[in-house]
Amino acid sequence: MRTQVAIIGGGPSGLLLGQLLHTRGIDTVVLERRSREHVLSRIRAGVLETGFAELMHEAGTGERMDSDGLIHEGVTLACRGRQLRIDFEALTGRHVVIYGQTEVTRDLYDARDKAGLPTFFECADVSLHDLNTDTPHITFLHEGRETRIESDFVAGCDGFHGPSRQAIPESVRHEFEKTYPFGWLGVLSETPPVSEELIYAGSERGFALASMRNPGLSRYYIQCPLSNHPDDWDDDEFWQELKRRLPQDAAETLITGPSIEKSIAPLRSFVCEPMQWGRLFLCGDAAHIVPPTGAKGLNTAASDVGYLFRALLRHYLRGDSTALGEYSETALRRIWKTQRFSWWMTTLLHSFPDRSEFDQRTAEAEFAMLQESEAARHVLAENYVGLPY
Ligand code: FAS
Ligand code: PHB
Repeated sequence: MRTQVAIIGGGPSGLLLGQLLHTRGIDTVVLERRSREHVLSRIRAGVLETGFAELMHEAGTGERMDSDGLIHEGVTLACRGRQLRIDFEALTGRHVVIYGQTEVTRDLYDARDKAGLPTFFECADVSLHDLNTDTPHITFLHEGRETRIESDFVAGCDGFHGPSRQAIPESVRHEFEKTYPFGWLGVLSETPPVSEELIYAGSERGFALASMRNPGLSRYYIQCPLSNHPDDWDDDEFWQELKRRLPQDAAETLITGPSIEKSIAPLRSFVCEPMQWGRLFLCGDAAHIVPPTGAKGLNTAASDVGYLFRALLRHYLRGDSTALGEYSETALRRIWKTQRFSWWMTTLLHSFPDRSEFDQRTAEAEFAMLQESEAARHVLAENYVGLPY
């Protein structure tokens, strides 16, 4: 089999890239390790930057997002009894869209099916070959058969644990990593959200986040020890701890209910440089990971896809491969800014077990700056709604 762009990974990065390329007549094949059902069972991101929404419109997959997504013009931050609202609209003239990653992925799969584009599910032993030649190819097992795909380019959209990043020689790769001494315990419940907008709360007991998917589906998180397992928390224990961490007015009005999903995500900051090697280009979690505090994971995957899509267009439609050669450098300029913001939000709002008193005081002073300085709130707002691509 031959295609123009072989895409490894059927998550949001791979699917969005495939759909964008399809709109311009460039053919792709998507290889996904798991089943479609498994991919669509994942509960992950919830906040879309306007840049992501614009790419979904350009891909022709923005209809349900427009009808079901919620426009949010601000967010509340609370810290040790104080709280403030960051007014995105007043500070930047922009907003974010609340629309779950699961629904984004569903829309992209539906569009791929409708266009009759090839997707291989439950692929095993995916291997990348001849990346430094003009004829790279991928081999994999599908339905027990050894299969080979030849392509002009390979997009590594296979997440943090996929094979693409490892296909860049270790002598070429430079990896940067920061781990955090805690995780996020997330709960999904069919209850009305406690607030119309998101609440990020940094309490003495630890971080909490009140989010949502729609007016009848809430998403909550609490910071928890890395040693925890979801089964360590029954629903009532989770709700009680969430109430202790949210601002009092929210805690008093919180409507609880049975969890329909409960999981723990570790927090990590990670970047791989470079993000390309020969005819291989990495997008999204394959190249970088952020703590979800700034809602940048999925959104930075989108900016990677936007850069790669435009670079491939220039190659195929104008015979100009300059942008392809500069992809990694271009993407990394924005990635490091989202890394900084995600680290900063995490440091501001979480309790660190071994934090010195000095660091605790400076974190509290950071929050005071936000309360007193419109310029400080502007910097937060322009990062949260999304830096320019
Ligand atoms: P993904 O990991 O989503 O997709 C990669 C795909 O490649 C997967 O479907 C995988 O099955 C497939 N794959 C892997 N190996 C393969 C192989 N060998 N062959 C073929 N396919 C292979 N971000 C936020 O902004 N907010 C959040 O709250 C948030 N919560 C998260 C919770 C968890 C548990 C995780 C892991 C991530 C979370 N993220 C969050 C980040 C997340 O949303 C990612 O940024 C987003 O999924 C990135 O999309 P992809 O780059 O497509 O990677
Ligand atoms: C979510 O709704 O899952 C969500 C929202 C904002 C974040 C992280 C997760 O920063």
